Amino acid sequence: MDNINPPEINGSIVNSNSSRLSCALPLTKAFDGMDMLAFSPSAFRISPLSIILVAPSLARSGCNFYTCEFPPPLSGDRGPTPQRIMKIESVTLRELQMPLVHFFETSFGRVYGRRIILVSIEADGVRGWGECVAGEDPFFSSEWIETAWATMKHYLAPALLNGDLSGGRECPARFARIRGHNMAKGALENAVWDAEATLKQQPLWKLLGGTRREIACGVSIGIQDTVEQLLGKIETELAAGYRRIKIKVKPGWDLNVLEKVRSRWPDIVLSVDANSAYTLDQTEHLRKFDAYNLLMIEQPLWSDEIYLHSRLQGAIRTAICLDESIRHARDADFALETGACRIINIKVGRVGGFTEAKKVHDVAQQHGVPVWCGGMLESGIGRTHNIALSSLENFRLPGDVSASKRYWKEDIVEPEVEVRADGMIAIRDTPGRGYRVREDLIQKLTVREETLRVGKV
Ligand code: OSB
Ligand code: MG
Repeated sequence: MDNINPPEINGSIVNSNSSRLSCALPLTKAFDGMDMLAFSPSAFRISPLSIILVAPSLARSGCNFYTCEFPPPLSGDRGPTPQRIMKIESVTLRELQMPLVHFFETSFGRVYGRRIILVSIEADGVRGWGECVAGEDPFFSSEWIETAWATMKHYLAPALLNGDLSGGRECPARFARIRGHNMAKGALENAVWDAEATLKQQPLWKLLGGTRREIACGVSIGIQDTVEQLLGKIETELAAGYRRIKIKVKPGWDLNVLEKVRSRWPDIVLSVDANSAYTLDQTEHLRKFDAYNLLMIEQPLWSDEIYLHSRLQGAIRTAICLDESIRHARDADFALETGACRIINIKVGRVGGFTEAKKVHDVAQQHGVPVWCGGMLESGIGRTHNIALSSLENFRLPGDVSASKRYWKEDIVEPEVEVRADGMIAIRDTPGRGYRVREDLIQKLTVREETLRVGKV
């Protein structure tokens, strides 16, 4: 390691070895080419009491950084910001009924409308919103709206209403005793992140650690009554600019459909989602998908299986993407270690909230595997949360994050989510989720509502 003089700062050097270089790297990259002395030390603060300084020129050639501890701030000094504590005064659960513009059919059935649970929390004078992505039935996952409502009411909301909370990050620890129920947990945790971003006057995407200023969008097209109808839909979505078409498949609606789609559009970015419609016995059949140059085949086998996907991945060329099978970061790690997939779909509800979603993202990134953001036919609340999550660096493939108008006559956020003609969504810079909530419309669509408060649960 080169020897350089530590920069002049009002603090003491507690560590100047290279063993923590990896931890300094993101900063090096972010400030590469800039003179670090031009920045105030607070620009490099990584925790309230310590900073890492990196000399870019030296970091490029080898490694040189300093961890410094600050003396307590003098009065009048801005000093390190104390950790903000939130107090959650109430949690409100609402069920909304929203008809879909067009039915959506997967291998497990068709839905014409959604029953959506929204969660709002009151904390220090701000309101945070979350959406529970559980379905109307226990078909995609064992969790469904009635289990989610009951679990939030009896277990999760009471865990949040009890004492101070530092922010969204702390929710998984609060919920740790409750096994499963990820979608219910995610709805509440994300409402906390949403409130936290507003309290900190920071865009939610920034608070989550995002860097992207625009995100690439794809569409998920359900099973239709006829192949002609499907082709018509693909044509519409391509004309709208979407960058990836995903079609739902199941036995009887797969190779025959792919043949027609590919002969009409030989070059579009195309993928399929089976939602667990096949078994390992059908490997020979699944191998035939290789002929269609697919970006991926999503969740071909059982929703609770990872290992058998690794057997299938070894037998086919098309990249497998796991959706249902990935419930948390350990699943992602196991899947990537065993070669069960080459792409991961992250649904924030499926993994239990932003904190775990970030962990799955990081695990995939460490394995050099791209992720993309899945959708669950969300209203504007869940949709805008998906946009914020998609701003993280390793969301390298177009997500199922598409425009409000593909699903709803009227969405409950303002402005509605719009996709540009180039198939991108621009990330907004406003604090919080960046889209206003239309509380009047929410009230109109609400069919049941319950508020839980401290001491009254
Ligand atoms: O597997 O991605 C899935 C919807 C319901 C249940 C499962 C899935 C889906 C979607 C919807 O594909 C994608 C979207 O929200 O546009
Ligand atoms: Mg899927």
